[in-house]
Parts: sequence; C-alpha cells; structure tokens
Amino acid sequence: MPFGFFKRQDDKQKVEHGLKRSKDSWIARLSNAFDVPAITDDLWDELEEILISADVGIDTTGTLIKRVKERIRKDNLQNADHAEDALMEEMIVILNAPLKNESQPSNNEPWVILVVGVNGTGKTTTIAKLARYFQQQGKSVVLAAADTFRAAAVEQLDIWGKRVGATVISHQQGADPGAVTFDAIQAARSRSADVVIVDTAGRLHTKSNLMEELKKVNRVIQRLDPTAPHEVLLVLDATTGQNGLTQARAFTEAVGVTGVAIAKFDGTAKGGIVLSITDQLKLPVLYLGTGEGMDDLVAFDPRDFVEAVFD
Ligand SMILES: Nc1nc2c(ncn2[C@@H]2O[C@H](COP(=O)(O)OP(=O)(O)OP(=O)(O)O)[C@@H](O)[C@H]2O)c(=O)[nH]1
Ligand SMILES: [Mg+2]
Repeated sequence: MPFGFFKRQDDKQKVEHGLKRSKDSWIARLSNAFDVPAITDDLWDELEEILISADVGIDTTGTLIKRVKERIRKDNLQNADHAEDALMEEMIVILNAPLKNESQPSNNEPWVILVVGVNGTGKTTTIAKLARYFQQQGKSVVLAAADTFRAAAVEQLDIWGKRVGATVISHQQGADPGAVTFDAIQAARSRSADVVIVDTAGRLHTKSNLMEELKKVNRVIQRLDPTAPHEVLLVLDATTGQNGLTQARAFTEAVGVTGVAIAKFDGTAKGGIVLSITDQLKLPVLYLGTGEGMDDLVAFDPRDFVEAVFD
C-alpha cells in the first residue's frame, strides 16, 4: 500500500466537486446516451465520441467499448441499462492499475516519497496536502526543500510546512538538491520521523540535463537506504490532457514513477484522463487534487470515482 493511504469521510464529496465541470459536459451526455430503448450502433458511436471528448483517449476508449461489447454479447444483454452497468465495471477494472511501490523501509527508517513533475503542475501544493493528511493520521513528516532552483520555492515550502506543522529542511537557493535531500533524510532519522517528502524543482521532461539532476537526487536517496525511494510520485496537471502521458513516460524512464497524483482536478472538464493514465501507463492514480486548500486531496478509489461519475 502507499504510505498512510486511507479514505477520509468527505473524499466522495471532494471527488464530486472535482467532477463538477465534467458533470456539466461529458458526464451529462453520458447518462443521456443510455436513455434509449435498446442497444444499437448509434449508442456505441455516441459513447465513443463522449469518452474521447472526456480525454479518455482513443486507445483506451477503444478498449473500453470493445470490452463492454464483449460483456453484452457473452451475457446476451439487450437493455441499455445493462450496457451502462457493464461500462461502469470495465472502467473500474481499468482504473485498478496494480501498485508499483513494492519496497518498504526497514524498521524505524522513514518512508521516502520523491515528488516529481514538470513546472507548475502542483507538486509543492500536493506535498503540503500530503503532509497534512499524514499528520492527521498521527504520523510525523519531514519535508525536503530540494527545489533549490526557483526563487521563492524554499519560502513557499516553509510557509506550507508551518501551516501544516511539518519540519522543513532547506539550504540556500542554488544549493545542490541532492545535499538537501541527504540532510532531510538524516534529520528524519534522528527525529524518528515517519516519512520524508522530497519537493523537487519543476522540469521539462525533454531537458536531459534536468532529468540527469533528478536521477542524481534519486541516487542520493538510494545510497542512504537501498529500499528507498518507497514512492516516486508524479504530479500531473489535470488540465494538460494527453501530454501528461508523454511526461509520465519520460519521468518513469528517468526515476521509475510508482504512482500519479492528478492536481487541479477541479479545474478540468476532462476528468476521463484518469482512465487514460491507468490504462496506457499501467500506473496507479493515487491522489486527486481538488482545490487549492490543504484539505483538497482525495485518496483515489476507483469504485468511488466511477460511482461519482454515474451518480
Ligand atoms: N484549483 C487547484 N489549484 C491547484 C491545485 N494544486 C495546485 N494548484 C495551484 O497550482 C499552482 C501551482 O502549484 P505549485 O504547487 O506551486 O506547483 P509546482 O508543481 O510546485 O510548481 P513548480 O515548483 O514551479 O514547478 C498554485 O497556484 C496552486 O495553488 C488543485 O488541486 N486545484
Ligand atoms: Mg514547487
């Protein structure tokens, strides 16, 4: 399991809030589409169009429709309601990508979560939300201000650290991100902290020197604890659409992404992107960011998500 993964009581409401724009567009069309007396080719065409408009992507849309058709044929179903149920079930199957974080820290060692992504996707905010979420579970958190590149990045993390009550380890701007990470893990050890979350500078996935720097941070972590990092969390901006897939592939190649957090989910009408990510990348979506506040984070649950879509 991802570190400290648990569902909060209001997660479902937050998912619904995150889906608001989607509800006003493709979700409304989706429920209307099944309001027909029988399953016809028109229904399949309509579904295809709606799912693609939701950013589910052409390939994943094709897979979904194929599997729904197979279910319909196998069980000899004729009713459009049955097609709707079948679509729900197949969406859940696709969203349940296997977890990738297999290693755990040895006794008393902190969990290390490395957070990566391109510029401005929502990394630092997501880290603050995660710190808050872990602290609410009684876990102690150390944040590593390893974005030493952007002016004010350290200050931004400091402010969040104070707000949520997490220790922030930082150096001067321009310092070596590996050295900050090293110090943060050592600090976490000496305080017996439960988890270290490493904030890294936003970087374009196509810039090989910047990706090399990230690999270096990863190596520093691995040298301190061969079981770490225990999670490499890629933060994608929900409004970026299919380009997120390209980013994910590049970061996976560089540092082995184990899970995805989709920030700014409240800002997109194309919530179908989650299906595209889990299907095309076989990476689990672990969290959704549903606002700018520190509690606007949802532990992603495939069934709750699909139920919110079809509600
Ligand atoms: N609406 C909304 N805004 C968000 C969410 N997550 C982050 N933001 C906003 O997105 C902007 C960028 O967030 P940051 O956390 O600074 O992004 P970052 O990836 O750390 O940026 P760099 O460090 O510059 O690469 C801020 O204005 C955040 O408030 C979210 O879930 N919903
Ligand atoms: Mg940042």
